[in-house]
Amino acid sequence: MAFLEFTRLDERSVIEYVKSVAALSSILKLDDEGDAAEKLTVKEIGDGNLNFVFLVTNSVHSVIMKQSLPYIRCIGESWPLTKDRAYFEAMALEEQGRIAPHHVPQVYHFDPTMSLIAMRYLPPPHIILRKALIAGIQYPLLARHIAHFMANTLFFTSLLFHSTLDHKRQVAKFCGNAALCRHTEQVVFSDPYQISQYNHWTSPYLDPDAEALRHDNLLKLEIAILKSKFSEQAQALIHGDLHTSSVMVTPESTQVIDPEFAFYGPMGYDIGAFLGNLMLAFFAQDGLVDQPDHRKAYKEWILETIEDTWNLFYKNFVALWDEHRNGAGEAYLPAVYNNPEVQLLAQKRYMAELFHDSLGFGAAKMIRRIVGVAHVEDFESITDAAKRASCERKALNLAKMLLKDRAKFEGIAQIVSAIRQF
Ligand code: ADP
Ligand code: SR1
Ligand code: MG
Ligand code: MG
Repeated sequence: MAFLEFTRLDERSVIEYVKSVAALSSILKLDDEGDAAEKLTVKEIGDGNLNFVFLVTNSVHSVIMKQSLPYIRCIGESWPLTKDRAYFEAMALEEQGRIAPHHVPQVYHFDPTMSLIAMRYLPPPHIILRKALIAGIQYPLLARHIAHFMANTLFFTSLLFHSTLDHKRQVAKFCGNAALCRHTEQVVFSDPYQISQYNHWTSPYLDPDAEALRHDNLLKLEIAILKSKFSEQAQALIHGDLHTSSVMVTPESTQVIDPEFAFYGPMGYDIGAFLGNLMLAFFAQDGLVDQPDHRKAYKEWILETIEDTWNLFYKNFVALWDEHRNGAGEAYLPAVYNNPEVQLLAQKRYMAELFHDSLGFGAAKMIRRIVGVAHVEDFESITDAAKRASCERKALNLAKMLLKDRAKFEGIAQIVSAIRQF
């Protein structure tokens, strides 16, 4: 089979496909002597919302083959979504892989006709961070690694590093991912605040809470500000879906996968996604065990990770800024920002705005996971509905407060104190 036009792959045709691509045959040593070609096995392991993921293995090596179909996997063909998202995912993986090679799986092959990416398999003990958080496993290097990933990918794709011309050229490369942005605009910034056929929540417990969102004028004013920022601000190349299921971990390794929503958007959307999902994990803990005390130490570790992630991100980002102050970046021209006082003021203002953006976007991401279309396993695996609703309500109330009052917070330690109060 030549695969000259788009074909939906299954476990059988994936093998034919792999054999037809020289780069993949070479990685799996299919042309060598022996039985490498005969011993190929394929398993569909996709557990995400959108795409199909095949693990192809033989005695030599393993390869991940991720295919996008023209609809949303977890909903079905009734919700179309362009399969071109695979193109933007491949471009983002390449770009993020250049900037943060230790934290992104290598792309082996991309086929635009088939909307198919072949990439490095992240073998066990790599697991999806969300599953690790549900299981109560600590990762001492997580904050350091993710802070490094975010600081580097965001700084090196921003106007702090690019000239304005270069920046516009880069922005243009990802402009075509508009359908994925539009999807986010709907499910994060609109649907939770209106009646939508897709919304659901732990009913009847959260019925009043969901209704209250639709009547909360202050909240609706704040979400509008964030929606505009998301749609208008081409600040940096963001991952666009950096929740805890887009991170795979071992004690030594942190890998960021699944950047199909990548585009030039506000940096705070990535930082907020990660921190907001850690907050969801925090509030789920009491529902995941019989005795709340059983996860006391683990909850403390999540809070530490929230605090360390922001603080290390801040430190890394500002260090990159200082290092490249006299480079090509045109946000703060050295000739204009020519004394230490104004440079410090510029950094403080930039980082304060980024902090408040991150809190706002993080809160919006928390809300959509409780009343919107796609929920998170952290809460969904709490089988007792009353218990689940009680955990979700705490997260929802924190998120509403953060969304409305984010400008009042001056540092991440205050956020951790606020989380403890809910
Ligand atoms: P989706 O876009 O549908 O969310 P993901 O890229 O998140 O798809 O992949 C779905 C699942 O496939 C992940 O949760 C993970 O279990 C597995 N997976 C994806 N990429 C890799 C990889 N490079 N190595 C190992 N497993 C992977
Ligand atoms: C139907 S919404 C599916 C969600 O899953 C992806 O990971 C994105 O977050 C998207 O909004
Ligand atoms: Mg995913
Ligand atoms: Mg995805």
